[in-house]
Amino acid sequence: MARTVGSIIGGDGAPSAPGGKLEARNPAHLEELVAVAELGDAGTFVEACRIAREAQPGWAATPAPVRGRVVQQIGRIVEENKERLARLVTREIGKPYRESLGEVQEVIDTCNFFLSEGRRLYGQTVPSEMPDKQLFTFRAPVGVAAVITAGNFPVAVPSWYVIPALVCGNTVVWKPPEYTPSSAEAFAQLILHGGLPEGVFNMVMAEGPVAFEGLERALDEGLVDKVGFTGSTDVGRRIGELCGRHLQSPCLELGGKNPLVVMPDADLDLAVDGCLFSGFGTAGQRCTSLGTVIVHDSVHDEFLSRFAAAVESAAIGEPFEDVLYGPMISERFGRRFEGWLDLVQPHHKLYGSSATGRIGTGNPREGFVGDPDAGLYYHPTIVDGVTMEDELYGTESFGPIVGVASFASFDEAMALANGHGYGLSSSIYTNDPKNVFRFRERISAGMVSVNNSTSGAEAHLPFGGNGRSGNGGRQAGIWVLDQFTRWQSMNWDYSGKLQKAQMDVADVPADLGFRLP
Ligand code: UN1
Repeated sequence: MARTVGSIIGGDGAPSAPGGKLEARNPAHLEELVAVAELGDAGTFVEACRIAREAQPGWAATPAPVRGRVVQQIGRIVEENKERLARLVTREIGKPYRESLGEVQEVIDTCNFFLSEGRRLYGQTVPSEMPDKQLFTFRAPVGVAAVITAGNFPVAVPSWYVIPALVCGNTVVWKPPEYTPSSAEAFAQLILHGGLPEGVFNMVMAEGPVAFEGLERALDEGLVDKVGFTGSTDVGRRIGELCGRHLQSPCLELGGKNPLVVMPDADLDLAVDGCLFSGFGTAGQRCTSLGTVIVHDSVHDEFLSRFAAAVESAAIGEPFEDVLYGPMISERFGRRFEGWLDLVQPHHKLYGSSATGRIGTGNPREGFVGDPDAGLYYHPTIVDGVTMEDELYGTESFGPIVGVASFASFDEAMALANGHGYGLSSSIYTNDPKNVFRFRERISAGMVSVNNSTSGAEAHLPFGGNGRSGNGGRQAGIWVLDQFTRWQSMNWDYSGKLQKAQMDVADVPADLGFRLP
């Protein structure tokens, strides 16, 4: 049964749908309506920020270990509902069920990490340059955090923002993607049942441009102190500009064109496994998905024939079955992907079955699992002969397409790995430690895998990118605390007199004229 879901502000459902309604369909079975979203408008967003602003001082005054306890309860409730939530994610965006279970596990892992952070949130005691004086640092919450996330990870990625933001004493307004309303609503309900006071966590169901307008107004009215955004580089740039006007630095997690270098000494079968998962897992719809395989000339042909054979025989189809990937997230994702397929040029060579585009009875795929005509399925595409001049080389192509480029020298490999200007994830396959460390030093990406896929980061290592992939902010683990707290320093002089820094400091009577015989 399709549910009707809408914004949740101050713990209550927002009454109407001023932004209209939107149907979310199961991309594996388009005839199945999963949910109807009642959308808010810019005013709904501003109202949510106002409620979050009101709730913030009370939440900040709640002892951090108690906030951590709430996060623990959220983690428990999510764990109790793991299969239900994962099923919803699979029905709504077509992510293979095993991956959806992994995605929900990522939420649980995030809660498990941050529940104890409520008992840490350490500051430092720092020695003073003067007697009878102590220096300290404290982490202070930032205030109201507005979080805007994408649909490829409808619950894990928002948890990377929401959970640390909450434990640090911030209140949150979350705008999920409007095309994943039922996963979003379910996730919001699980969060709210963890024991949060009213108004501490709010969700606004709205379309992107509408939310942008709401964010602009909320920033103008001083209702937002921190923005977290995961999505495209173009939108990230606009959010960065907007926040810059208010002297704010958002946490931006943007696109990627993630390179994977195969050195001549690599274990080729291992590299094929890595490329298969990072190129085609989640139908290539991760920001960490493989963009271009960069293969040494001496192993290029052998690698490519093994890679093509693996892609050829991979199971694609019904996401509740054991498949490499299922449908695209929604029609919008399918249409955009078709546009990127146009970047394949006559000088490129297609590998594998060489069928491209939408899978269906008229354009079949051998061994397809289920009914291809029922959903939004696309052929996997391997494009050989990619060069730095190609538009495909520098364009994030969110979908099941992998480029292949070749190189003769390590310098060439590095130029190819960095030249697109993104810098999110990267990988090298080699058994030579010299290659590993040279690659690590010279790659511009924020994340480096060695003999492992570009995707699939663990939930407690810093996650984020550079260049076109972000503004250097990092999520996850202790590193994200710097996004959701501000350092406050305190000095306390108990000498009973005014001691001036730099001026009233005891001198050291050294004899600088001393020379060794
Ligand atoms: C994303 O696609 O926005 O490392 C995040 C990974 C996942 C997260 C991807 N844990 O691939």
